[in-house]
Amino acid sequence: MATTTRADVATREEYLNLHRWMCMAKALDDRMHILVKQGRAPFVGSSRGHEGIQVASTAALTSEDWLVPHYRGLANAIVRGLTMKEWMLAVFAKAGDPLSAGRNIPGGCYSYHKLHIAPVSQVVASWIPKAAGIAYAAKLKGENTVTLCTFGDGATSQGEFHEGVNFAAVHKLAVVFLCENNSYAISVPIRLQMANPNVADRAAGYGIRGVTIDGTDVPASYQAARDAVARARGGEGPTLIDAKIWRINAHTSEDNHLKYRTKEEIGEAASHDPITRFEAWLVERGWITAESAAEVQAALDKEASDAADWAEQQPDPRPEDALKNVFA
Ligand SMILES: Cc1ncc(C[n+]2csc(CCOP(=O)(O)OP(=O)(O)O)c2C)c(N)n1
Repeated sequence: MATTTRADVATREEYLNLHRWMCMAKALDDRMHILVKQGRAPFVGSSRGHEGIQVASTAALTSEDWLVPHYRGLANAIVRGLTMKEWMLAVFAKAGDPLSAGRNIPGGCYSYHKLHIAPVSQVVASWIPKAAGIAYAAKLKGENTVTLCTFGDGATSQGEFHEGVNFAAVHKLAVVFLCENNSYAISVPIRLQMANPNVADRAAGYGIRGVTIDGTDVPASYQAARDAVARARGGEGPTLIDAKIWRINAHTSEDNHLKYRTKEEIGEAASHDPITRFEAWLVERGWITAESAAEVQAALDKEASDAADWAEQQPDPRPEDALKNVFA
């Protein structure tokens, strides 16, 4: 497994940006859990535990590149430029919600063309062939853009995974396929999904490059993502990255993971928090202190809370707009 503690992969400023984006995602995630408990928001599909690989992979893209994320990709969207207020407009299903104009569950189904975020779907793996299609279109148009497609381990058990990766491999498309491998598909553990838990091993079957990384190691993840993006842009075709991570929360706020995970396992997952690990790495380099990290998080927690209070007061969608942008 590729791991690194190298600091020269990026600058101090870039690493501090990655840290801030992770803390932003955590602030929104934590606030959403509070809002759900208060009965003010409907639902959270938590990205806790996924933030490191999400920010590292998305930061490897340019603004012209395309992101095709799964429904757990809050930190991906933040790196593309999604603001806290915009996210909260979606949470409260307000008219000004730029993600789905108040039509969908928060983070579940949306798109944001301005930020080059292609439609996110709840239909597991359905977006993988679409990512190959976006990359194929870019190739036909002579654009030098890269498409980053993210999904969970469960998605790799679907036929669309095979179809999308195989098509991209045959046409040597500029795609990075990134499995955020949290070893669960809701309650189904990875041992009941696949006899070989190393998703990247399947790359050989498609004739593409496969890489296994520790997705809780931010510098290693950033390096792996930048390598894969550079290869894709350089015409070397797709890479399949298997990023091993831990799902810290339940599958969603509708799920009780104590029914299929022990308390010990949940505690173990929490001990693999990529934010804690990255902060220790930054502290070691003297780039932050434990106190300054806590201040960053506290300020973002307040910003998330203020964004929620603001969004809740914004206008609801108008009934006469219900069919707007519905084509059939
Ligand atoms: C085609 C399809 N089958 C089943 C579901 C129900 N479902 C929603 S999320 C999920 C688990 C997906 O797990 P994984 O791909 O590992 O991603 P994770 O949620 O763990 O990040 C399932 C089975 C669905 N949404 N779509």
